[in-house]
Amino acid sequence: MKRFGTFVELGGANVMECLAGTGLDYVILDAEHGPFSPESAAQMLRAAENRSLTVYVRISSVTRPEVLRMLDVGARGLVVPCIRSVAQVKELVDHAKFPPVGHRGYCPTRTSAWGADAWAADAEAYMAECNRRVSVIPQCETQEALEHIEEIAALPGVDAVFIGPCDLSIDMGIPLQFDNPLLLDAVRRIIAACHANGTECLIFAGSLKVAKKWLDLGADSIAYSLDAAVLSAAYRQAAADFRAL
Ligand code: 3PY
Ligand code: MG
Repeated sequence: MKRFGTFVELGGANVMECLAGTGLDYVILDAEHGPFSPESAAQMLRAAENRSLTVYVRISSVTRPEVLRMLDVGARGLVVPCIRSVAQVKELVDHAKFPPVGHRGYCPTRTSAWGADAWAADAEAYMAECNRRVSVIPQCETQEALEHIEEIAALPGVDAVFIGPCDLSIDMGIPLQFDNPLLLDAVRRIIAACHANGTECLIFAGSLKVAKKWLDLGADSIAYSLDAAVLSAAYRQAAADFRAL
């Protein structure tokens, strides 16, 4: 089934509780553009887990501390923006996955109930389970990443690729032109690279009209809009409807 998610920019445990049970398959807590630390992310993760909502975190760069801290507070995946090279993705996988895939640093944090979960008792089982539950999701939103997308999508440890059509179109010199044939070709190429490797392809859409376009091209999942945009659009509409009563 095609998965449906959204970005969380507003943050807070209450927002996670509101979004859980709405039919969303996942949310992406945005620590690239949003003001979130591992400490605030941990509180939101608790609220989300309590209501079985899957949370990925978009980190701001590929550094060992950023990767480890967001995974250790319990992120079920990392979306990683502005990738420009295959080497960067290899480094990301190396930080995020335990052997035999990478070299993630070991510490039984809240992911395993501070080591209390049964699967955490055995080191091999712990590492295998952490590798299974964490999705590594590099973004394709630069021309450099596009040029190497076949290699990136095939890397061991890459679980999915996320297309950022806004930044990709800007980088291609056709800003936010979602109907431009050059962008459509790029999106087709990324989706094909993912599917050649059995890798899920996620993409952002600011509207359901654009979402339909990406689904028709074969995208597996839509990250639809942002919590803040959906909230303010709903109030704008309600206020307009109220004035018309
Ligand atoms: C983009 O479209 O550039 C994104 O990163 C979506 O959030
Ligand atoms: Mg982007």
